[in-house]
Amino acid sequence: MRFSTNFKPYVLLLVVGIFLLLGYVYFNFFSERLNRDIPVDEDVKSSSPSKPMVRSRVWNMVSPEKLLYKQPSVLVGRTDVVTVTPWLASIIWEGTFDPVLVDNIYKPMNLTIATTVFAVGKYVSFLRDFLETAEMHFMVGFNVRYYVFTDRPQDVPSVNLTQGRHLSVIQVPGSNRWQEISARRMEIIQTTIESQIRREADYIFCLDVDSKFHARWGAESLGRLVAVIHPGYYDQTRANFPYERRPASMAYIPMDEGDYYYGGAMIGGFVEDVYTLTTVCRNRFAVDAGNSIEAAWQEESHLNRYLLYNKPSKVLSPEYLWQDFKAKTKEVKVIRFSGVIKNYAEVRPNV
Ligand code: UD2
Repeated sequence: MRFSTNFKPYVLLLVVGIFLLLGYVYFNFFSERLNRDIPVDEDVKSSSPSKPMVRSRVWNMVSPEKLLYKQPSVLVGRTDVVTVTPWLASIIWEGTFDPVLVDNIYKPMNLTIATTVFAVGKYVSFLRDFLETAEMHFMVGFNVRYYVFTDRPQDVPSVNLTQGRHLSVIQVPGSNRWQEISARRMEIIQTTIESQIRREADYIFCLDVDSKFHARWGAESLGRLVAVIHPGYYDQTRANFPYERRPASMAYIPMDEGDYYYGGAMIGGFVEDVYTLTTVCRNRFAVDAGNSIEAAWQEESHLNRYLLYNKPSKVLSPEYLWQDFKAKTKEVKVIRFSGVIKNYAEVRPNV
């Protein structure tokens, strides 16, 4: 077909006009998405199971105007401890953050924090203290959803929860090996994130039940991927860390590698980052099991291997994971969360 000579410029103008219109629509759509502060799941609601609803992961650090707090200094601060890792993640110690400022920044975000805790077999007896002290000190003023995994739902104590806090009990099988109970946590957390947590929470903390909160554990602990330094090894050299040292294991760490020794009693972060961590660790655990290997400290060994190559974006000092049998040391100004003294032979299904 041939166009008349008068028709050509008209078509050209039309084509240019269409491109300009498309460009305008495209620019407006994406710039609006980039500037949004509201959870992404409002945008991505989809019935497709292959496209999970994922909650937002980026919030601006907005401080209210006229908020009065102590002037921060670039010269004066904690000098007795290291407060930043070599990859520039903060290490959180008392005195490194202003709780009033932190709360005023994070509380308006209306975040929901998932908190998983396993109470299998006799460990159900630790639940009451764990929950009651969490209500006093853990993420106070935030929406918290506890997920209690147990084989004894009838023994879960009834604890008064403050407003905005919920508790779900999820039945899991018991076991006659504590190693299996401890290690299976990765798999169960992974599948529960898939089935519900990713729709219900922004951040997640996975905690040991045989513990109590003693002081504030707040929004200063939030980050993309959060790990805690084990209280037993923070003053040790890496050669003394109880990493898995057998090359045949998927949790293997060579003697000349390693940053810190992280405690298995706490994993935290954005739900999707913890999902990836639990998926990887669970799969590596299964490969080891297929080769008849159980890592030295079960899932804690796999966690340490994962975090060596996937650096945490925030590291909690041992203030956030102490052990009652351990005397307080001078650098630990506040014990926030601590494992209770337990009689292993009494509470575990095997020794
Ligand atoms: C250490 C770790 C723990 C885990 C374990 C290695 C710290 C302070 N603790 O703790 O997180 O890595 O070594 O396997 O870093 N559980 C039950 N029922 C049982 C046994 C365990 O529910 O019969 C659950 C419970 O939530 C408990 C957790 O598994 O808090 C860890 O088990 P543990 O407390 O016996 O392990 P422990 O104290 O040696």
